[in-house]
Amino acid sequence: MRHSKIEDYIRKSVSEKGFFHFTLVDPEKADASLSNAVKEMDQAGTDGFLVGGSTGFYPPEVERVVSSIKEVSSKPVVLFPGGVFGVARNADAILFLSLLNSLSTYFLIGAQAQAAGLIRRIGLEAIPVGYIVFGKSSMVSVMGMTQEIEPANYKAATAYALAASFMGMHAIYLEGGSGVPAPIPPSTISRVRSALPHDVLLIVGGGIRKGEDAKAAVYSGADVVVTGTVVEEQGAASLKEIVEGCKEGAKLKAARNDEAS
Ligand code: 1GP
Repeated sequence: MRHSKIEDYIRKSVSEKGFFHFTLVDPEKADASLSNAVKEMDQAGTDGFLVGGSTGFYPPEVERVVSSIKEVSSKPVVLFPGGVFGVARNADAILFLSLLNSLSTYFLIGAQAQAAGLIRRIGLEAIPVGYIVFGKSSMVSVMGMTQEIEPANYKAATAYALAASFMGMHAIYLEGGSGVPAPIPPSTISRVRSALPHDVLLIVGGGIRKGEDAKAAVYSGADVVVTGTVVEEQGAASLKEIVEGCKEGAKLKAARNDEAS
């Protein structure tokens, strides 16, 4: 697998400390308090920022949010686009997502074809990610016209994830949907993880609000944990608990792996 700078940076963090934590910033919800919130999130120990969402913004706003983050944090800022409108020049990389369980070819490959030339022209690092969206009521599942996969349906999730890894995706993103009441069950995460080749990164997000949720996700095999809503609901300081949970999950996972070997 050929990686580039930001992907290598994420992989290094995963191999050194057992996880990478991204904070999601939705440009639609970002306001004047963003700088202070980013400083707090940075101090709370998040490893990087994802910028994006499913609706409601245009590229200059994305660029403005990326700039505001970069003014106060030196951590990577990666785009998480809901469509071609999510591309911006000043980010460090973009999650180049294909929504694997979309019923629309637009979200599988259409938007990607529209954006590819632009991404090459502006020199943005594209990280190829197979995106699997669970449930049917989150904004992303509605906007992305997904075929519903129940969060407990590890068989369907594994089939998509494995297929995407055979197609060369560097990462699989298990998405519960931003703001959903409960995160993806640990049993689904661990089944998908155990089916995937070791070098495919597993990203997990959606509905993670407590340290215990983050701990369970990492222990079950998530390499990268994404949270967004928890900060909107409980403030930036809540991230400390999430990051601590990731650390505990990584410690337990390492101990389990040592025992097994
Ligand atoms: C959404 O997975 C992310 O794409 C984050 O979800 O907002 O529920 O943390 P939350």
